[in-house]
Amino acid sequence: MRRPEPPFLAACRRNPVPFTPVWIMRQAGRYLPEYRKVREKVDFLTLTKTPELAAEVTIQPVRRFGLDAAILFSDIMTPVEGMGVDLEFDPGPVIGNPIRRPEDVDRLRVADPRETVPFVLEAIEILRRELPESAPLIGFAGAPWTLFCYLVEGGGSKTFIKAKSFLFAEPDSARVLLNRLAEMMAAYLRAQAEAGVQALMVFDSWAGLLSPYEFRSFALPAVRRTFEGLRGLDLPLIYFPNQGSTLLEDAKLAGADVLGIDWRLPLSRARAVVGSEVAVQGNLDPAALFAPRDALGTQIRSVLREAGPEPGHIFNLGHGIERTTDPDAVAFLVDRVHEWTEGNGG
Ligand code: 1CP
Repeated sequence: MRRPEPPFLAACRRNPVPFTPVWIMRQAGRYLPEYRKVREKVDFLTLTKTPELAAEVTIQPVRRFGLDAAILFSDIMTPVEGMGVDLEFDPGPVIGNPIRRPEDVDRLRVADPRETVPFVLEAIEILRRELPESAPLIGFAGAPWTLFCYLVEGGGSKTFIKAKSFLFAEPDSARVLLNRLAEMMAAYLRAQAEAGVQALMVFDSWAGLLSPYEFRSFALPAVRRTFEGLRGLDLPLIYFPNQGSTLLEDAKLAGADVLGIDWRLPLSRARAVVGSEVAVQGNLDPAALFAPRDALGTQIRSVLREAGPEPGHIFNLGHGIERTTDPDAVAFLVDRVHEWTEGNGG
């Protein structure tokens, strides 16, 4: 007899599920004492480059909470180092040689991930041996536009003025850079799939900085190119355009099977825009985890009600978990989602 599909993969494909699957963006990290213990010994970059340790911190939240998916412990910037980028973390990415002129774009090469990030592929192989079947492994990459933001700006920012003004001042060079990142990320995601991940997610954390016009003319063609480069792989593709409420009609055209929805837009409204051919993932406000249990419960029920009875909902936060979150609130969340949706079938 064929084993039933794990609920996370079934929901990505909009198949019926025994309960709503749940995982959490940034589920491995500083809010977990067991993660902090590993980080006392190694810095972040070393952690991402040591397969046994990266695998260990990936498994930690799955072990503690019984989550329905694992996400590889790495960073969206990991694969750009091999393209010729000087990268450090403090605690976010810091770029030693930001891209400021069209000539700088030529420096970046599309590399073979097997040569530049073998440690990522090795971590995936370890994880596939060690993870329970109930927790499929998600591989991921940054969307071309979000990587562009860090590479041009030189690090994190609230407004990414340098990155955005590069779009307006040098649209042709911007497109060359976006296309190069799109190709590199397609190769990177494909290599992760070949190493054994069971779903792929593309994080477009800074999509919401763009108007629908700029999104359509710069970010969307690039992310489509990444997804087109994954054709023929039989695994679900997830796209998360953060702060993308005004971009969803376009985001749907990216070519993913699942759209991640941030906490600003109720899921019923997201579903009304994106239709029933894609699944949705989200979207509890990460701040709800700081509320007393009864108020948190109300917020969880509200997300479930908004998602509705149709298949194709993966429960998640509407953005990454905050680092001061109480792990017991996460345990409560996971248990209530399972308990309250058991037997719903949808
Ligand atoms: O331990 C530490 O001090 C480092 C903090 C940290 C961690 C735990 C960084 C630096 N990255 C990560 C891991 C990480 N990053 C994961 C792990 C897997 C998991 O979810 O458990 C993932 C998926 C990411 C992806 C990532 N990195 C994104 C996209 C997701 C999102 O939250 O929008 C982004 C924007 C980054 C950049 C980044 N890396 C690290 C930080 C602090 C940041 C944000 C920097 C900023 O813009 O201010």
